[in-house]
Amino acid sequence: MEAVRAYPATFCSIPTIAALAQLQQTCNPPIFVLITMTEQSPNTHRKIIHIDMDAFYASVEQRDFPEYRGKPLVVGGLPEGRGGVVATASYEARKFGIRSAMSSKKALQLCPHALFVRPRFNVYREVSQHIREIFSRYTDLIEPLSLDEAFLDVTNDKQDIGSAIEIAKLIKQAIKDELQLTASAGVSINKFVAKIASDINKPDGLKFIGPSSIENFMEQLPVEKFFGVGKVTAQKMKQMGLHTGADLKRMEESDLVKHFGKVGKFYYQIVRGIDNREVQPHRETKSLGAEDTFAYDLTTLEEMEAELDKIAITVHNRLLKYELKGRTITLKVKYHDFKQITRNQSFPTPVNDLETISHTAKQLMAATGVDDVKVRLLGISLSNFGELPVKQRDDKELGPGDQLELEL
Ligand code: TTP
Ligand code: MG
Ligand code: MG
Repeated sequence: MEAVRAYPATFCSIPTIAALAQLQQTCNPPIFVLITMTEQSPNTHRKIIHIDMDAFYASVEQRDFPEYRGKPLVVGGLPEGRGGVVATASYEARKFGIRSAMSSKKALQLCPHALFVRPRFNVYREVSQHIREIFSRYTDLIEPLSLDEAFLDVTNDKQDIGSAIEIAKLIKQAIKDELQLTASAGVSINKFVAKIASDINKPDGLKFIGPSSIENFMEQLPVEKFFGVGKVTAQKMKQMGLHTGADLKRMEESDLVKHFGKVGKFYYQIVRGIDNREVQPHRETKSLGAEDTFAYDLTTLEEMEAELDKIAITVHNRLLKYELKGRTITLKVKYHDFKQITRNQSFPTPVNDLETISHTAKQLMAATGVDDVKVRLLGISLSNFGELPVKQRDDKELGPGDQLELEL
């Protein structure tokens, strides 16, 4: 063997590897190149785009009904009667503080002249299919996260455009021309950074964060923006003096794991710009749900039923968002001593309606026997989706990076 070289892929772009391969063919005796990629180095050659539609449901409504344009518009449950929740709000409505998942009653209080409309899911689904068709002009490596967003791996794009920024521009333009809607794009070398980037210049934004600026970017990122960091974890981090990526970066990997569990390993890598998760087309959804840990243990069936009603609403919204119906409903109960049980019920055909979800969960709850118990957590999930799209969502605490799934 003439030469053996360790060549970390970190410093190696695809053309470099190709050039080496060519060199190898033309050299006599051949050069052997050993390509190693360690977990500890960012994979810098990938080109990842994250695209997300702006105020998706609301923008579609404003497109189709000119009278809604320029107005504070809320799509979701109407504020009358028992009231529902806000699915999304137009940017005009967001100025008043209206946000997704807020009760519609609260939204009305914040902006009494807001317009409220019910969602039209078939139209959103059609738009969603159309944007996916636009994406597929450039790559087949598309991982939809919900109706309005997806990751694209354009490292080797179908049209040999080569520049991910250029492709993002073309996609945004096609969405404007063909659908009269705007999207925002984030471009980077990994999923995590691309997803955060797409949110930076919303609406109609395009943000590129290249390999040389990733570490700096991650250091400045507030901890709330990290995957899996919801309110509770953020609070805990702040109590520990951890406010930004830079603070997390000062921690040993073992300490992060000690304090935050498995996800600590992810934090350790991601603050160093390392996220080698692939864009996964056709990822199968296994289960989707929601759960809640209570400030005080629940002791009566009434309290438990009230909480299950709330959790069922969240689960129902998520099922709608991800276009899923499941044949199995599972109830999870954790008691004050951290003992946990699950109970499930299956149906002959897939279900996704709120009534069935909350009713079934409550029946399963009652059947567990609630005399003399103290319940600290309740959860509901659906599974057994069969041949249905796409997206898996963590049912634990969710943060702004919440549509990234960890494979730890
Ligand atoms: P998002 O992309 O989170 O939000 P958005 O497109 O409305 O606004 P942004 O410009 O900030 O991206 O969600 C896409 C759609 O999913 C949204 O239009 C409505 C629906 N949705 C819900 O039904 N419930 C929710 O809690 C959220 C966050 C979204
Ligand atoms: Mg969106
Ligand atoms: Mg989205």
